Amino acid sequence: MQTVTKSACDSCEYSNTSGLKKLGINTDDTDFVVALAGNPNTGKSTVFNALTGLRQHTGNWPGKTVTRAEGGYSFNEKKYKLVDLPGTYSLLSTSQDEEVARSFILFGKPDVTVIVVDASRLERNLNLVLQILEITNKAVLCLNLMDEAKRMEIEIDDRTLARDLGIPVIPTSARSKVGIQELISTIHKVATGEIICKPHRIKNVPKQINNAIEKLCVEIEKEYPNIPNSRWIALRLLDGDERIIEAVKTGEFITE
Ligand SMILES: Nc1nc2c(ncn2[C@@H]2O[C@H](COP(=O)(O)OP(=O)(O)O)[C@@H](O)[C@H]2O)c(=O)[nH]1
Ligand SMILES: [Mg+2]
Repeated sequence: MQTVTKSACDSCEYSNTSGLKKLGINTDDTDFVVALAGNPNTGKSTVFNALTGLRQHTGNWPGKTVTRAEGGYSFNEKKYKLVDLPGTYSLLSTSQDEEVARSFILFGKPDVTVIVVDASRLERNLNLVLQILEITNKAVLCLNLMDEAKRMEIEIDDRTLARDLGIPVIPTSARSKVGIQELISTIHKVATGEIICKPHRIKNVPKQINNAIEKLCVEIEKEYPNIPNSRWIALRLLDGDERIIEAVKTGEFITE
C-alpha cells in the first residue's frame, strides 16, 4: 500500500502535488496522450478535473460524458493531453458510448490508458479492465474510491493486483486528491518507457479457435509490425466485427 502523507486538509495535500501544471483546455504541442477509461461513476471526470483544472461534469446522472472531453497538463517538463472517455461496462461496441471509448483506445493512439475503477466494487470493474488490457500494452490502474472501500472495510492487496494484471496499480481517493501525485508520476513513467507493462492476456481459448487466431495473427503482424493487440484483432475478425474489419482494410491500427 502506498504511504499517503497526512495533511491538515485534503486541498493542502493537493497543493503539494509537485511538478503538476494544470493547462485547462490547452492541448497544443503535447508530448503524450493519456486516455481515461472505466465504468460509469468511478471518478474519471474527477481525476480529469484534478489534473487539468477544468470542470467537467461529475456526479450521477445519465449521459453526463456523452462524447470525450479533452484537457491538458504538464509534468516534469512533458505536456500531456488528457482525454476523458465515456464510462462503459465493456468494449464490445454495442452502444455509442462503447464505440467512442473503444475507438479512442484503438485508433486515438493514447500513450497511456488510465483505467479508473471503483475499489469498493472491484470485481465487477475487472471485466472492463481485462478487455482494455487485451487491446493496449500501456496502462495504469487507478484504484479509486479507496476512502469508500475503507469505509466498507474492504481491503485490497494492490501489489498482488498489479503483479497479476501486469500494470501499475495506484490507490487513490480522487475527490480528496489523495494519490494523485503518485498517479501523475506513474503515468509519466509508463509514457516515457521507464515502466514497461506486461498486461495480463487471456490465453485460455479452445484449440481450434486458437489455431485460427494464430494464423490470422501472422497476417496481421505482417501488415502491422509491432502491433500491440494482434490476438484481440484476430478474435474480433473471427467474430465478424464490422468496425474492426473496416479498420484492418483502411489501416487505422497503431503500431508501436
Ligand atoms: N468518496 C469518493 N467519491 C468520489 C471519489 N472520486 C469521485 N467521487 C464521486 O463519485 C461520483 C462520480 O464521479 P465522476 O468523476 O463523475 O465519475 P465518472 O462517471 O467516472 O466520470 C461523483 O459524485 C464524485 O464526486 C473518491 O475518491 N471518493
Ligand atoms: Mg464522467
